[in-house]
Amino acid sequence: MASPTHHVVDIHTHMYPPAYIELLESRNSIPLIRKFAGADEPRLIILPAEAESLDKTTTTTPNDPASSTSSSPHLPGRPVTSHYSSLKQKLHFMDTHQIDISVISLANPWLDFIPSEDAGETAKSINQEFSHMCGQAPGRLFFFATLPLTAPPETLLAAVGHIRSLKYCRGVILGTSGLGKGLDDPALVPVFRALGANKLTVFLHPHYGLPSEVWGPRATDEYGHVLPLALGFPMETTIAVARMYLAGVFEQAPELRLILAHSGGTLPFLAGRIESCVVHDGQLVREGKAGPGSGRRTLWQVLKEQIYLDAVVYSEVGLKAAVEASGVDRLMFGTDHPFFPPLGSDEQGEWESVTWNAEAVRKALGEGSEGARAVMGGNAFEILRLHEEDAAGADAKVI
Ligand code: 5CU
Repeated sequence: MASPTHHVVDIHTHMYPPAYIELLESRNSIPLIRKFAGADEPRLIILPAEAESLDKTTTTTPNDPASSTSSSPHLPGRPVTSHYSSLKQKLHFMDTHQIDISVISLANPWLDFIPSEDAGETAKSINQEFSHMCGQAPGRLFFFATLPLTAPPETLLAAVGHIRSLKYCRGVILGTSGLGKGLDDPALVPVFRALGANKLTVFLHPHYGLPSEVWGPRATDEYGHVLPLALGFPMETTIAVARMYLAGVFEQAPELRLILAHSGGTLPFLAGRIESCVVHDGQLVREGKAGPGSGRRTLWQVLKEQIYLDAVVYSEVGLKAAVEASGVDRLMFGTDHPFFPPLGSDEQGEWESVTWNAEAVRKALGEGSEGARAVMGGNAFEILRLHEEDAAGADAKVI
């Protein structure tokens, strides 16, 4: 067997298990899955920025494709192929790209839309489904669980208790909305503390982007998904973490560990500017939150102490910035499968979206170098304890 430092580990790889697909198929508002006349596959419509194009597409019932008509040349969303829900397909994708281990997670928008009274049970069954999938390919699959954020606080904390008992679980995937007020909400601190105490790493992932007005009147018809995905997602992550930092969440939950999607959004590039704004802010200095004697950890320190970044940034330049910001020992390869499939070519073959990310690692750190091996898998292996069967194990903390 290859030594752990030679494993390739994908820590950013999603699935919508069959039960979640059924849930989306039963819905009439975003997020949903809907069939359209003339389209081979049903379509997944999840992003707030897709609401307008869905409205422009006249449809009748989701299950009556024959009576659906499209008044828009572009169907909203993306086709739901087997890549979204099939475990066999995930393993094929891994084999095609020489990925030894995947840490799978539910994709956005997770359980953000589930009514409060159902959220606890839904989370439990989805997490069990993930656990079961991992058990089908032991040693090759681990997962980040999902939290019932719309549930009452006691249900949410109980979910952390459930998650930590699941053998292949290594953390949770989390969006930026928190309990509805963002991740700087003081009500979330106990949850962050519980996750930290149980070594459950948070994989922070965007979904909501920025308000659609910022993309301008031409975006819906002319620019596809480019602006919300390329810019909205990274800005959302950047803003969420900046708010956590300013609120002191990292001090209040010192055991909390976050992996930031898409190499931290724009944080590696903007951390210096955020620092400068903090140091020059009269209010923060007056209130003793910044300036001499405040004992403040800089954002750069937090990046190197409590934050990891994925390597889903698609360029050598971005990857170098991420390495500089977090350290080569804190960066982890990812693919974002099943999103960004090759268009018009064989989805069973190599995906360019994957090779770009692997190539960025090679170019930035050197082919076969120690750093490249660490980013491609060695770091994830250690940080997420992929050598341990049961991560929480005997030292699980009572919440
Ligand atoms: O293409 C997309 O919409 C997405 C998405 O929704 N979530 C994600 O992680 N990547 C791409």
